Amino acid sequence: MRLVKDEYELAQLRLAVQVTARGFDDIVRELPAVLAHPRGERVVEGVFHLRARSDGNGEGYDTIAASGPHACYLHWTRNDGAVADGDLILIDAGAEVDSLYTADITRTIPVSGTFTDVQRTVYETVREAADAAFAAAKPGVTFRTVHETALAVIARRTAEWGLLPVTADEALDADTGGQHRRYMVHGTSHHLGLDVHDCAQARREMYYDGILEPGMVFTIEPGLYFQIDDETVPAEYRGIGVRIEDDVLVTADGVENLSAALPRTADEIEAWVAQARR
Ligand SMILES: [Mn+2]
Repeated sequence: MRLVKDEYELAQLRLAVQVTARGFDDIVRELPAVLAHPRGERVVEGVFHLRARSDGNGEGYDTIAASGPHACYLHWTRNDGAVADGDLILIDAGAEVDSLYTADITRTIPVSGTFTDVQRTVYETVREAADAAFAAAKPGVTFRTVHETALAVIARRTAEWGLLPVTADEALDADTGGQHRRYMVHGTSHHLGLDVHDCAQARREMYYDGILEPGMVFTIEPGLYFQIDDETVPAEYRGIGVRIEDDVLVTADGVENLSAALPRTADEIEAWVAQARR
């Protein structure tokens, strides 16, 4: 029953996304204070907490505020690091409203206002993977297809960059492939609702192998993570972690991006930071 949301549930999820978007705006506005504090990641967490708690019931899950190489930890919730000039900060945060429905959104932001060339290349590749997943998600396809579509972009691009010991086609082979997974070690989507990982106990045939239906709400959140000490990638990639996560609703013929109000492209993200500084 919980896999397909009714009108009430959708209204609550939209509300949760709105509160979350305000929280992200707050963070971007507070970036100067974040940069000035020795534990800037905690400041990010605190700024989001104020919004989640004042406009909603609280966070739906522990906020991830991961700057620089911390972004390459999959669930960096320690949040005790500095946020340094030139860093990308990965912020994965969701406000839960009083009904306990939660959003789950990630943005990766260049704290100084502009992406370096390599940061932008990685960022826009993650966005390309997300866009491909958006285009693939519609009623009738399996949940798994969305993930496979995003991963195909990751495999193609990391092969083009010369990071894989095999071709993209070999990497995508179900039996001997997976080499690109070194750099994207998580799934692309999970259902969203009362729980941030909603319906996580659902049987495989209803979840990963399940068929998308109108009214389902899930995340699309590909990422690329190059560990600071990973010698399989050129030095300029090391320490870069990017994830872009949006919350989508399956419609009659595709998906609606419920979190579309948040800046998303590299250009939009840069404009967001610039606007907050004015
Ligand atoms: Mn998520």
